[in-house]
Amino acid sequence: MLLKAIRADITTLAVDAIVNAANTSLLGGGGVDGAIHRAAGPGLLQECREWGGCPTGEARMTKGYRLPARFVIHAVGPVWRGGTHGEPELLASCYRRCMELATEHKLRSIAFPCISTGVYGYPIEAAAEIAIGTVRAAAGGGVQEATFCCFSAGDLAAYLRLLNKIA
Ligand code: AR6
Repeated sequence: MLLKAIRADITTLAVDAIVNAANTSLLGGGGVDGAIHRAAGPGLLQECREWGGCPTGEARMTKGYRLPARFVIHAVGPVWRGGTHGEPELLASCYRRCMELATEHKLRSIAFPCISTGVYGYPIEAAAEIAIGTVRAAAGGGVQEATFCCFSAGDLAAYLRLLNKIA
């Protein structure tokens, strides 16, 4: 499996699935969630409503509607509360569930935003380490390419540092 980090708007990526950093309502919000709903159009919200929410650490898949991506996997990351409230386990669970869903649906490419590191306040370095480690551990399930889609230059630098260290 190829792991890469890029700086981009995730709504522009033509991969099998993009991951959304959602909240437990799955009814949209700000940040990447807002951008994905705006770009996908109203069909996405309608399908999200049918799920009736999603617990933290879990993920739900919908179609991509007007996005270039075929599917959206909505993952709910933890709110950072100092790191001793199960945040690392919950964040890892998000990435693992996304990879499991992608594998179940025979998807070959997936792109992740930096889940929990915006409004939810998770420190980027710690989050990136979990993201890379968890996705790498899911290799062999059929996903050929996983992209870490960073929005800022600083986030991308953190990912590149870690990817180069492990490689
Ligand atoms: N493409 C890629 N990354 C983006 C984009 C984009 N178009 N827009 C923002 N980011 P956040 P969270 C980055 O706050 O911390 C929402 O209201 C952003 O710079 O979107 O998991 C939800 O509804 C940051 O690096 O998600 C929840 O209530 C990363 O995406 C809550 O925010 C995640 O930041 C979730 O908070």
